[in-house]
Amino acid sequence: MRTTRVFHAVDSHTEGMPTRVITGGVGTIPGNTMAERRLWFMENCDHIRKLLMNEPRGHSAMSGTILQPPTRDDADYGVLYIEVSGLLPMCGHGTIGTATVLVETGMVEVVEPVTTIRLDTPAGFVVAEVAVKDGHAESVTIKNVASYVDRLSATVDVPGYGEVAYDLAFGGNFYAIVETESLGIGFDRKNKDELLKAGLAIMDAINDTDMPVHVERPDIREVHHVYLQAPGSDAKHSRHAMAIHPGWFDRSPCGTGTSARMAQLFSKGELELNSDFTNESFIGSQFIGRLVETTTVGDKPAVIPTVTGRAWVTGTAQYFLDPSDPFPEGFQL
Ligand code: PYC
Repeated sequence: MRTTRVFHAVDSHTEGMPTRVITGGVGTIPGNTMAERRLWFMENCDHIRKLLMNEPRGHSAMSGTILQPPTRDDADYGVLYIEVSGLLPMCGHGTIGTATVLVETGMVEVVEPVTTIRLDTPAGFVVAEVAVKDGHAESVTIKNVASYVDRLSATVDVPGYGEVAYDLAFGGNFYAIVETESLGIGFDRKNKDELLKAGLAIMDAINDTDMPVHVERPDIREVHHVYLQAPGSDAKHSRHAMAIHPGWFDRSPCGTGTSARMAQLFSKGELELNSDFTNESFIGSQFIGRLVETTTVGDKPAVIPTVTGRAWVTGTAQYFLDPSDPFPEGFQL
């Protein structure tokens, strides 16, 4: 056995979606903030993300985090969010998975019934409250970054689909929210290929014609997620399939997508502060969201969401790179 690199990982899943938490092997990434580290990593270390996320070590819907020392005194850990699509500024299921791993491996001091973990993320400061019983992380509630609506009742001309109506909101990433009924595609897993094709065409059309850019953070831009909303969804319980660039569905109910959807519902006057909102994924798993405060982002009215979900540790691993491996960055099929 030969290797030029060793990456230590604790694998987990959050309501069905993997989070591979890299606990060692990367070193401290240069940068004064996690946002700077994200950009530095994208430019200089993307081969590490590809090695850890792509086949054969990962798969086409793989996701994870890299733990770092924090860049601010009030945080316990810094986090980078890696996945097959690139590096996200924030990821809800990834934060829930990471907080669960930190508790269950004893990488933070565990306090029952609630362990508070303060995370320094590229999108901002995120607090995870882990409900712990007998050493087991039962659920995690994250207090996410400020979320806001970028546009409501917009339309975009999508080749092959015509004029598509959508709302667009930010919840740590940008989300286009589209009703599947308006696309004429039945909300059913047997239609997954058709739904994914439509979602990818919609995000491309929006990015080509009116690409979103965060009002305060020019480093956060583009829409890579389309919330394909199921018929019958409302401000109490919403079902969806989350189509993600370059071509997969979130298995979890998507924490940043839940936040964006709640910001949309709030701005339409359909969801109040401190009301439970159930967001259901394409595989039927659920997060419970709540809006706990109002705020502003630049000149936009915004809300602070919390999202609660569960995660489970699935294993530990060391990932190697043999110098003769013909696929040092893995591959996608
Ligand atoms: O949970 O925020 C989330 C997320 C983003 C992409 C996949 N999951």
